Amino acid sequence: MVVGPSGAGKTTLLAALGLMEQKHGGKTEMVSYTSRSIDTPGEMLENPRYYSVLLMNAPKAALVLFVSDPTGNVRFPSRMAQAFRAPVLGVVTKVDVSTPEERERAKERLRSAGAREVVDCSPVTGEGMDRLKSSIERMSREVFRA
Ligand SMILES: Nc1nc2c(ncn2[C@@H]2O[C@H](COP(=O)(O)OP(=O)(O)OP(=O)(O)O)[C@@H](O)[C@H]2O)c(=O)[nH]1
Ligand SMILES: [Mg+2]
Repeated sequence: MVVGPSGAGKTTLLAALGLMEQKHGGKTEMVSYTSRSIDTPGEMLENPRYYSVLLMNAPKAALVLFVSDPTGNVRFPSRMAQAFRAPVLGVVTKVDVSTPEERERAKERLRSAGAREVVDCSPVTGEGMDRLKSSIERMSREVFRA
């Protein structure tokens, strides 16, 4: 399951991981399920009245990705990860178009949201995608062993 602000790159990331088809230029309008992923619209993080909808859709998720855009300033609520049963992996996207300082700030936002690990990548250039995949595999395995 992916959670993060509008335009952070959640759908792009799921598409690059082969977990979802990306409709061209489309923003995500509602929670969308495939057999292997749950995509959510950015508004559900940006507007607290939707937090309950995120949590309602989370129980089936083996892993939650908090996706942060280093070129933006949207914060996740402090310790939000604790509200999820599944482990939370923080992902900083858009490494191809951001500065190291911006990425460091994005990582800090993810850590204060309670992400257990934080990785950075760009689904557009492919940078960091192998590292992301191994973190996803390792953290989802932990869930099934538990
Ligand atoms: N350069 C660059 N662009 C990216 C990257 N990831 C996503 N984008 C672009 O950012 C825009 C928004 O990406 P989406 O995947 O639709 O964002 P989203 O988080 O699903 O947004 P909502 O569905 O509105 O919540 C698109 O134009 C993507 O092509 C990246 O790593 N690098
Ligand atoms: Mg989307």
